[in-house]
Amino acid sequence: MQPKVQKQLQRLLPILVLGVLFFWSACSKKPTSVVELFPDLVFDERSQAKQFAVVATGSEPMIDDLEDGDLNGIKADGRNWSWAQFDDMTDGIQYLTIDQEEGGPRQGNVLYVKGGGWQKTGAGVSANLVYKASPRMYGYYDASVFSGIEFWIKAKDLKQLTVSVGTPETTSTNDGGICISSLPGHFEHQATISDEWTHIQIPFSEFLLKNGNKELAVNPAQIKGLHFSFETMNDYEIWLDEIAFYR
Ligand SMILES: [Ca+2]
Ligand SMILES: [Ca+2]
Repeated sequence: MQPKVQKQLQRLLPILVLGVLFFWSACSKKPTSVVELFPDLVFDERSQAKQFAVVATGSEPMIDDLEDGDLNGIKADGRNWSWAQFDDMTDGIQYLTIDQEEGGPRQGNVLYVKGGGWQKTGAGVSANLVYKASPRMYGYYDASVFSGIEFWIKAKDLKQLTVSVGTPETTSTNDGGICISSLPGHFEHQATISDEWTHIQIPFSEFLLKNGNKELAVNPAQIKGLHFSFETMNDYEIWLDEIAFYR
């Protein structure tokens, strides 16, 4: 090799190494925000400015035990909401009501959901924790005093449940969030369920928003709602009780 070319190569080498290192770190870096995970998301500035936090003191971890016999969640520690339903907009049907349990690990009132006939992603129920606490649902709940969410569940003809947590960034402006582009989905956790009552406990660190091989855990300071998705095209029945935060 000519000495001149060799010298030039020697000069270029560190730049090349730095470039490769930079590229590698950019690719392997763990995302720390929803925008890093989904750079194409578009947020509405006006909705963003109207968001405000309802901060949990931790005085009442029980989100709902259904014991008062209605479909309004327990109004405590800043929360104010009612059970809501969502579906994939196909021709299925789902309804929810209160059922009574006797014997077994549960006693008294539980939430009962019956549905079927969906054709795309199925349906589910939501607890949008501060939905009625702010005009146009702009509030979100700061639950960082807690470690995660727990509940009891029993199901007929459903083996898996997706529990997800929505934040302002993963919620459309129509539902009080800030997102005006196509939604990235919520922070999800898959749980195995059965026809026996099961107690499920999910730490916030296990609610994940994914894009390809990258993922991000939910920020518990920004909870708009909890969603229980029954992703089946078959008929199903669900019994749900004592949905609560835990420390
Ligand atoms: Ca109950
Ligand atoms: Ca109630």
